Amino acid sequence: MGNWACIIIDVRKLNSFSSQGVTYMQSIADFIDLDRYPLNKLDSPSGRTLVEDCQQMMREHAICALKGFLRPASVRALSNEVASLEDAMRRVDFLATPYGWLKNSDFAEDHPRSRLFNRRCGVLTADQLNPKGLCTQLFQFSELTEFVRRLLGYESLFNSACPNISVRLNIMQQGDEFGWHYDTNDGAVSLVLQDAQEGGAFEYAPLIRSEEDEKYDRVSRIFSGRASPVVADAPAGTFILFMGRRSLHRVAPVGKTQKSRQTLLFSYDRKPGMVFPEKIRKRMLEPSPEPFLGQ
Ligand SMILES: O=C(O)CCC(=O)C(=O)O
Ligand SMILES: [Fe+2]
Repeated sequence: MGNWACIIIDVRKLNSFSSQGVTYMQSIADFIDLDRYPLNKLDSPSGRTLVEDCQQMMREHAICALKGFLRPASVRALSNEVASLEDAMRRVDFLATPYGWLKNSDFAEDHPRSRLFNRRCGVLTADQLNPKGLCTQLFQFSELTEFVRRLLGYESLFNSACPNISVRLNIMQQGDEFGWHYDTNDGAVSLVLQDAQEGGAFEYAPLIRSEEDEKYDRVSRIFSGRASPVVADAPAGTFILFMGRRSLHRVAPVGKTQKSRQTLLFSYDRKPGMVFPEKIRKRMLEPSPEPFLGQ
């Protein structure tokens, strides 16, 4: 009953409508604060300034975090949609190498390439979402894809066509964590829908590695706590674009909390039709406790 009451209040504020338990919004303005972040007019002076400021954040800090990107009412409606699907989520719980794209045997025990970290969280994937629901609607706004394309400075950018991992939700409860790792591509987009009451911070070491130099010494210092990562200031409603292929990162363990930490993750590619490799999809669709040791 409580959730229903919330949804109805949201619906009125949002100029949207609800049918069979699904909230429909009408335009990008219902989701995103276009006064602060004019995605609908990127060629205007304020649009150009926004893109330039974001590009500078990416260059200097490997992250572009835009607080208040999602309007408060849309954060609540998105988060309610996720809560209504939580029963269907898959639980992932395995140990994983930070270096998933490499073969990691034959390294000394204390070498970063031998380290394994917990990946323990709930996951919902595109195939489990309502195709007309809010999470999917938000992914499909061409203005958002165009904004991300401009920030990355790519000639072209397309929404991933992966039936599973194009849209993904990480849902983390007390005791969950998403250990240290690199992403296999740069330019991951995440939207923070709900914070945990304790823990669950997004932590990262900006641009620590390059294709030429893995900087294992610095990575070891982060792993052992001798060096501190940067902690993202990203409350619910924040848009994050992150250079995760070069920047070591994790979601720190979630502490005592009544509510889950929820993030909505969107995937893009320079070419149309991108589908994630079978191995990666299987990891999420058929969770197993087998450690992930890399290629
Ligand atoms: O949930 C998040 O904030 C990000 C998790 C992450 O790093 C990933 O899914 O690769
Ligand atoms: Fe990541």
